[in-house]
Amino acid sequence: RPDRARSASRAEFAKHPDAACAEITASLTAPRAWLSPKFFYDGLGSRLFDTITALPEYYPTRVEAEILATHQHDIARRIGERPVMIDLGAGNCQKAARLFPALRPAQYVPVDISVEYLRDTLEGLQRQFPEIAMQAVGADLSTPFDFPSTVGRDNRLFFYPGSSIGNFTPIEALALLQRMRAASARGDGVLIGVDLLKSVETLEDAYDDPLGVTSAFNLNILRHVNRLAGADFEVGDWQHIALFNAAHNRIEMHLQARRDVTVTWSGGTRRFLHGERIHTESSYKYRDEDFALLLEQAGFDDICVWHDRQDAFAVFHARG
Ligand code: AVI
Repeated sequence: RPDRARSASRAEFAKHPDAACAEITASLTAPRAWLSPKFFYDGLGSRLFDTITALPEYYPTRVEAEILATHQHDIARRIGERPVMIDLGAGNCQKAARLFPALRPAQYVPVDISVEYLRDTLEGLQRQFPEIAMQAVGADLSTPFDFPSTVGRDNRLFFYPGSSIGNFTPIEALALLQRMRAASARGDGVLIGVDLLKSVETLEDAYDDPLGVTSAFNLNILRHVNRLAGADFEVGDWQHIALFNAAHNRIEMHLQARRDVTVTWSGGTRRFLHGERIHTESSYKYRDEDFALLLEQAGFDDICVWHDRQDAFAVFHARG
């Protein structure tokens, strides 16, 4: 089962094809064409992402796991007794599960757009950890959290690993942190994985690996869009580009036309000239102080951060 359990076939696009098509039309006809990175994650896209996390060049997953393993007891001490662990990057729940022995949560609440998918995953996990109450919750991170009353209110911990917060702009990331703060009481916490600024070479290698897995992941969005919007993208017409945008501290992924192409889909058509790009993802990289500022602006304080030995990645804990 892919770690990145966001397979779009089970997501909201499958249920609302007209909305997905309208969204694709708006983004492809914008002056600078773009596609939402949520369309990466069909069945194959989720598997390709899973493969990315195993690449030597893609350090975030490996390094974050190392930080969490090394500092799990410090983290647990800060969090305190029997938290209600709300996992916003749930996927197959493995990152959270690795912390269970140290954190000993009273309740584990994985959040995903598809609650059906989480229920399957939870069955196995519940057998492994019968002492933890588990409840899957379906929620979209872009709207305020509205948890059922069965989700405990004492010592909530929002867990958001994997640098997923980096796929939001800083303004969107702040809004998401504010939604976490609004759903927590004084003293509740967040535990968030954040990728750090580093050399352009290391960053670009992580998003343009020599085996071409990230290229396949990026190009696969076109096949998914073909299915969602009845589009006629030819994958061979496009080239994967990953570049660091120093003005915005972000890696950008684009698809660049290899020749002049006309693309048609059920909501419209567009001619792309040779070299023209479709922006598919931004992955923001932070300095400690910049992310700490976002946490403070969202109403969190008592911030603590752990790094790996190379200062490649950071795990933040902060209290509301
Ligand atoms: C899911 N997200 C945190 C990944 C990232 O690093 O921004 C997605 C990814 N895109 C290309 N490689 C990995």
